[in-house]
Amino acid sequence: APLIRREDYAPPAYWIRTVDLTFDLDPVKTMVINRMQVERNAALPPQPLRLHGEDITLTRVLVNNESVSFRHEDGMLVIDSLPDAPFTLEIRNTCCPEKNTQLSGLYTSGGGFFTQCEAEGFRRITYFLDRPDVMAVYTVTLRAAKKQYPVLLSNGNLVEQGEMMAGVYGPRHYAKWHDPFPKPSYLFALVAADLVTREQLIRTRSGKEHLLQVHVRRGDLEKTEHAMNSLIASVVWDEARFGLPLDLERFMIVAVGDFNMGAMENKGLNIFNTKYVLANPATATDVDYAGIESVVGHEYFHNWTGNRITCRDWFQLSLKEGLTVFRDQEFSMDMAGTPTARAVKRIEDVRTLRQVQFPEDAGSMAHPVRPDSYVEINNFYTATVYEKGSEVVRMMQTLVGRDGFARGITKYFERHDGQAVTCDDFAQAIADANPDSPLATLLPQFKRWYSQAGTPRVTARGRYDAPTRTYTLGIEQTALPSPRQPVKQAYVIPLAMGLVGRDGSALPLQLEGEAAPVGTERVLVLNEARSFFTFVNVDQEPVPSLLRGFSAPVVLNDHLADADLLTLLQHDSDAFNRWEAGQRLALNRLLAGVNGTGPAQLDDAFIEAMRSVLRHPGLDAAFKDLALTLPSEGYVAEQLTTVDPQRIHAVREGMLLQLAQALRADWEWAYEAHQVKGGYSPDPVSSGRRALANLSLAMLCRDAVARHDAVWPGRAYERFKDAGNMTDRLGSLVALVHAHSELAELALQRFHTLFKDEALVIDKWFALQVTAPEKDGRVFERAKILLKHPDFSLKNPNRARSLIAALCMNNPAAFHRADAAGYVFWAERILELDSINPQLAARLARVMDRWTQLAEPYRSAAAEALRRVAAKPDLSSDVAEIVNRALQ
Ligand code: BAL
Ligand code: ZN
Repeated sequence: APLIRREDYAPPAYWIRTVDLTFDLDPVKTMVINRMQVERNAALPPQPLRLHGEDITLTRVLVNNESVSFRHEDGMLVIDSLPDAPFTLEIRNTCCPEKNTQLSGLYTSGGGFFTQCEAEGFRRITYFLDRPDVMAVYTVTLRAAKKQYPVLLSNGNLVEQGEMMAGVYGPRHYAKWHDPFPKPSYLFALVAADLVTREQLIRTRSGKEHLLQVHVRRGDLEKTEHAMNSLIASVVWDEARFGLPLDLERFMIVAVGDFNMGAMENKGLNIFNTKYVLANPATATDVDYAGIESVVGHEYFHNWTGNRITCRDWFQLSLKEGLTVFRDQEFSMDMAGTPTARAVKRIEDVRTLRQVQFPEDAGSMAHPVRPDSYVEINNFYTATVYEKGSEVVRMMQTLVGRDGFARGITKYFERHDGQAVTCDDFAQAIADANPDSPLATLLPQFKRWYSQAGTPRVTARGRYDAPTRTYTLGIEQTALPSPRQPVKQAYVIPLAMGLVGRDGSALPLQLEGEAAPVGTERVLVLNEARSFFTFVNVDQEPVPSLLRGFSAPVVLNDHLADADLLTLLQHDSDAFNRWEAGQRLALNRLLAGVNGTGPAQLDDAFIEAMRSVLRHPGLDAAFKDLALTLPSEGYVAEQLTTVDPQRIHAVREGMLLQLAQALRADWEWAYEAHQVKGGYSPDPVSSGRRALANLSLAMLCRDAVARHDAVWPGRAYERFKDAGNMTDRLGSLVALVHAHSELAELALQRFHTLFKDEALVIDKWFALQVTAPEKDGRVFERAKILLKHPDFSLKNPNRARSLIAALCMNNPAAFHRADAAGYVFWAERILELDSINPQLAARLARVMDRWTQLAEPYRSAAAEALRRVAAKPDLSSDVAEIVNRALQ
């Protein structure tokens, strides 16, 4: 497949104004009639009409109701001689939904029909100008057997429904839907299935009534309350925070068990992976509840940022994704409420960014937030486009202020509602609404965040001069070369900061030249390779607290010594930096262990610091849980030039055991003190307490197993058996399995028996077994056995991820084996999956992005596995792009 370049963008030669689709739904052979109103793009010279189409069978082409000649060229349907005036184009074709294992286009799942069209699935349904800048008004008629498919849904409003003459499989019925909003084809959706519905009428601020619906499989209705509540909260939030009301009479969510992504924002008809809809206290954890709230919000917010204003081309994907991730993160923070709960959410988001996006930015798939080229656009639904894209939007908000940002969003909709636009258009609107802001002054430079790949490094050194009571911060930024981008230019970096006294006080901040201090926290704007800031009237030598709230997606080296970090851990008014100080203390010790430069025993200062966090009377449990969780093996690996995954694992495991032992009495206290009594509620306070209790229990079991003591594993087993909710039950099970307790096997069996009919819980059952800390190769052996389990299937993406991604991505020590068996396992699965679902295969292939960083013998073995995959005849272009980039 060819490389597609951003610089080659050209507007379409034709516009499609309306689409009238009729489906005769049948799993083996669905018939599609597609009548379009088409007109030539008068801005371009006359040229043939070239339509996309993939894996579908063409039966007829009519122009103004007459047959015309056509040809196929480069996989496209080409119609040469067309009228100059607007015309009707009718395409008839068929497709086979039940053979569609790629889950892109129209496919079957659990006996129903579902669609996924983003990015390029619509061409697998009918021939079309399948590109986001072609926006049309859709009318859709669905016809299907009434008994098997009682619910028929598409975008917009239901305008007609009724019975039809009986077919071979019994009575048939139809439904006709009309969506008044012009939309790109990627937002088209249909569903035909046997579903049950939770619905609710709401009245929004304008006084209009709207119907909200959540459709799920029979039996799942009692798992939809949280999704519905999250949807209502999303509607209210978007109107309150950004003045963006619900514009539809009807807003539907449908859950489906086979789905490549998390969910999809089709206009008025969001289709969701069941994982992000279904929850009840018995089957879903606190993390699941939070995930549902955030994904329901995300898809709903796309209705404005993505659907009302969409992307001109797929290189602009972050226009809608970065912005919408930013919006869902803000939504979750606002829902969380208290400042600490907001900080906890921020810490979690930054942890994800660092664990997924930073490695991506440093690896073979490194690309700018607005990529310059791709082979398969599906490969660019990445952490860079989503999470780093969100950080870029967040920096804009930091530079213009919260109110200024809301003004910018208003301007963006004033200018571009109903259009397909670019990232430049977005940044320009935010800047123009805030003409005096540093964003407006530095806009071209700021936009390097869109065009340059890689994570910038920021180095800071402070110098206190006691006689003049001045403190000078010298700050440098550098950006390392990345594939295709050898040289980088300076970024605009908002650096939120404060100065902390040794006594913990927040010092007033007065820059040289200022008449008086301006508060105790401020944002410095770095826009040169090297900047200096001199603070005056500084009474004592401060500890700088830089990059508060993680105000920019950079790696910071502030040269702080342990004593400084201990001060920040104890006193920083910024909860994010408080957490960060603790992580840095832990990371320093992990790295010293890995490099062989540190003592094998943890020092008392560190242990005491951790103890005082755990015992602190004023800190939230959720914060303590995050602060006492050691940096992951993957994050440690990112700090190193050469990685020996086994060594990192050994050092981290050793440190965990020491923490478990040294704080035994404290963990016991924490475990007892944080039990949540009464009914289940997923609120931040209760879920924080459960998280800390679960962490404590895991530490206690780890320590007990090392001492051959049966008491805590026994308690964990009892708690596992009697738990009143899934968070406690899974937490207890994880404590047993991850400590390699003798009781783990029994508990696992019991868990499986209890939840054998709950697909999402069985996913957890697979994942937790293969993410246990590796010990003598047992975990990897178990993964191989689980592959043959009757419940395992590569065809279901959630299940495939629960075993393969969980092992290869989340368990480095089980995956990176000196005997290369992990890589062989990986290559075999990718090759199998490639023929079933190339998008999913390509995603799992990303495991090898960072192989060049590995030490021998891992490195050579990884290269061999990559070459083996690359050599497969008829390898999909999805996987080929990933492995070829890795091997370049
Ligand atoms: N647009 C694909 C799924 C999502 O980001 O919402
Ligand atoms: Zn999205």
